[in-house]
Amino acid sequence: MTLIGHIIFLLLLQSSVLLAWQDYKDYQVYELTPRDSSEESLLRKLAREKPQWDFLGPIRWHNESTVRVMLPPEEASSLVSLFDSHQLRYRLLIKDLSPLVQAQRAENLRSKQRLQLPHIDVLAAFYTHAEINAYLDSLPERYPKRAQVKQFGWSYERRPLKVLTISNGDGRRNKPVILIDGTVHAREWISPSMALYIIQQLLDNYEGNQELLQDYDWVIMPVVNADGYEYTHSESRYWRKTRKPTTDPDCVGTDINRNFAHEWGHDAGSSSDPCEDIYRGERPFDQPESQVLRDILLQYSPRLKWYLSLHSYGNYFLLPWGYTNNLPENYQDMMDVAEAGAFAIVHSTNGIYSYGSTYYVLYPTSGDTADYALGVANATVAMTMELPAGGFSGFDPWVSHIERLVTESWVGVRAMAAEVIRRYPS
Ligand code: 0X9
Ligand code: ZN
Repeated sequence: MTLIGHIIFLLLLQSSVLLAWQDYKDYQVYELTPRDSSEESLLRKLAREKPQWDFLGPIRWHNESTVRVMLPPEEASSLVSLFDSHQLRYRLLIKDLSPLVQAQRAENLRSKQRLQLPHIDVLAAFYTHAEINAYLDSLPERYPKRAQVKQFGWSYERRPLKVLTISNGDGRRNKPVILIDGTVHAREWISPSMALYIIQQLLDNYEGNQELLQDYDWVIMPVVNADGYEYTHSESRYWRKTRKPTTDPDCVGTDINRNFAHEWGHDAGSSSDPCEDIYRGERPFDQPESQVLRDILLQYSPRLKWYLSLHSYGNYFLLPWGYTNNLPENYQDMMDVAEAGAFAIVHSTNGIYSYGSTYYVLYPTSGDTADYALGVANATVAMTMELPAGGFSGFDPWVSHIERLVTESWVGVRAMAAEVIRRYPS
């Protein structure tokens, strides 16, 4: 290519990058506070009827619970008139999301200017799927006896989906397993950071955490929803689902956490509408990313003592079941593990976690990964951890807050791992 050709190419590339990035100009964020259970039901009904309104968390009425909702500019007046007519309590938190989204994007890109792959500093930035893979791939060389990377398959857009196994290198085979995944939901950026922090604790801080690897192996998949996660970096910061087209040409993506085959398809906890954020897919496991996570769960099933899925946000340890208000047989054992995590966190930072069955503590979910891990893959303890909120939507902590969030969460994960190991010795 000529010099001019190069320049034109670079300009085109840059403008396409700029054009592709959704800047959330004039998007608004409201905070809603239901006053009683009828307002709670009304809000849930609105959430179902208005897929263009992005409810950023669970709608609950207990303890002055609030929920944020994000809207494109053309929806704002309809929200206000609907809420006024029903006399719902609401307030405008953010009038224009774009400067905030841009500031965060700039902060993250700036933080990565000195990035020297495959080395990454978890506390210094949020990393892309490709950067995380480069880092994972470098670990077996640095820790030949203790780290192994395996690719289990591909995402819909053909990104390699990788899993790291960590052991203490003593050569003992078939130890019980703690299996952790992250980034089932694309926009929950603290989740991959937490998975990476756990990896660094177990590998780089082996001295401090030896007892967690004495009789157990750890299997960690930092990014399940690779395409969705990439999309939140390159195009649309608040994307949740996968990127596979659906039966509706206008709506892309399925919620991996509604796509698993244990009690899949209940309307109370998932949606058949491809435009909704909790769309369950046409069939269980019709998403390649769900198939990969299923295969990992089944491969480790005979040794699976603790399955932990890292999400955000809300400070919850969520236990099965999501699909029914019945409790699983070993519910109390799982509660004891969750309690160990909650106590450890309260003691260390005063952070407060709620814990219990998803159905009661949060809302019904059907086809989620934790229900499958318990119901089909026979995990002894299956849990979803909703890490703390950050930033202005809850999903978007500032880079400067990563350290506080992951170090606090590690206190909980470490305490729960120790409890699992103590209760279920090999
Ligand atoms: O709704 C979800 O998929 C999870 N919450 S999130 O805000 N991260 O989207 C909760 C799923 C919890 N399910 C089980 N623990 N069974
Ligand atoms: Zn989530």
